[in-house]
Amino acid sequence: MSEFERTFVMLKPDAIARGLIGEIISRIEKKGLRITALKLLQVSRELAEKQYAVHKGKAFFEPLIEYITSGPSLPMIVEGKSAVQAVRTIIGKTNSLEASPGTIRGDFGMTLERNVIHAADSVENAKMEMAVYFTEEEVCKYPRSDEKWLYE
Ligand code: FUP
Repeated sequence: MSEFERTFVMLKPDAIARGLIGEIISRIEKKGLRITALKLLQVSRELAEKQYAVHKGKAFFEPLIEYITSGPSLPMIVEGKSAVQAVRTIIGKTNSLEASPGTIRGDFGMTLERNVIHAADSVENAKMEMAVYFTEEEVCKYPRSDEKWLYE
């Protein structure tokens, strides 16, 4: 049986501007994941460049940084068994146009460049991304009351 994991998730400026915070967080909660840290903030260029350091030098890097810093975002830490995979499954493919209906990007996005939400694609990247936005002291420790029903 897989172990509890932490992953990093961030609602991007388009999600906030379009009033989708509640809708998207609701899906994360209903899936069975627990949110243990969350903040609304205007991401600085420095933080955005750290978060997306792996894409530095690519053609889409500069437009991506401009988009991420263009309005408030909602970074969060999400926990659960196999949380990285669970969140990647519910957000859908990177390109919203190709993301399946029922996924967050599939239901709320139209393009690759404005795809509403970010989620770490590995435990290692989640650790790096969490450290960009949160300190360990900011992470709340608590169980969900339904965990005995979510897992065997
Ligand atoms: P994801 O892990 O699904 O967020 O996707 P990537 O790490 O591959 O890409 C990070 C972000 O860069 C995507 F959310 C959208 C953007 N992007 C582009 O704008 N153009 C591209 O060709 C690839 C990615």
